[in-house]
Amino acid sequence: ESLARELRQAIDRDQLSLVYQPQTSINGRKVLAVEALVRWNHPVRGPLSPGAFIPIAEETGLINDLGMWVLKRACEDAAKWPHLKLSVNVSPIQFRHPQFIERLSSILGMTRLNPHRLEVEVTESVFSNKDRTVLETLQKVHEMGVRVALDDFGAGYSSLSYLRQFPFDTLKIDRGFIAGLESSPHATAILGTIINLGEALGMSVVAEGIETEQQAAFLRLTKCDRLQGFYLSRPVPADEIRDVEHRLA
Ligand code: G
Ligand code: G
Ligand code: MN
Ligand code: NA
Repeated sequence: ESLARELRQAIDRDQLSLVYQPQTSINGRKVLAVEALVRWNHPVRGPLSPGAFIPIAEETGLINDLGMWVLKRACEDAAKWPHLKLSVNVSPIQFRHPQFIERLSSILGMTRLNPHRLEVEVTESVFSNKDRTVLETLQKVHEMGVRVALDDFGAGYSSLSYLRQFPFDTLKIDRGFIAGLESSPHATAILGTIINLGEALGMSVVAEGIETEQQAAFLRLTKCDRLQGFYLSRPVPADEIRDVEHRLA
């Protein structure tokens, strides 16, 4: 049986689940937001990470239904944390679906989530082809009051021109720059410069992949707005967010 067929069933049979990774204030003590991350509890293979099935979902178009399942579940869960923002990863393919806006509005209506609490994370690949519909739909999402984050910034063939092509609310700096902090003076200079750039453009800046106290300490000296990474918290099930908040406070 193909993984694609199994994935179709997984969406229908509730074999998918979400974990949430907290994003904290710069001092690491206050949780400000959570990023939803999908998991597949495969009946035979065990838990699968998104890297193992998101590409297949994108190739087969299943990403549309999977993505809507993720959005709906995450917006429902967000009612448990009225003080936190919610980040959800959205594939560029989803923005090409003619009903995306309609379905997103319907989920926000049903779950009564304030659109301002929701942030969609997109990678630079939203710019990869000349398809204007992706950016037009992203613009409509923005006009609904939903915030838009540029994820993994600096990981690919980044172009600063992307920052001119869309008014992103948030810049998520790829964890590669954080990982390079200890070993590379260049990584340190680039990281500091990206943070200043985001700040100058009025964006919230999130540093991802914080794994050590040293990395957190460096970022405390910058104008970065939020920290995310295993040092603060691993992704956890919805009902453990409260515990993480207490541990960090
Ligand atoms: O959780 P993990 O590190 O395994 O995630 C790997 C990748 O999968 C990350 O790039 C993340 O953005 C992506 N991902 C996680 N959840 C979702 C989701 O719900 N939708 C999409 N499109 N990508 C996701
Ligand atoms: O591409 P995206 O930023 O959406 O990927 C998020 C993924 O990064 C999550 O699946 C999460 O498991 C992973 N992640 C989160 N924090 C860390 C970290 O501190 N180190 C590493 N190596 N991965 C992390
Ligand atoms: Mn992300
Ligand atoms: Na990222």
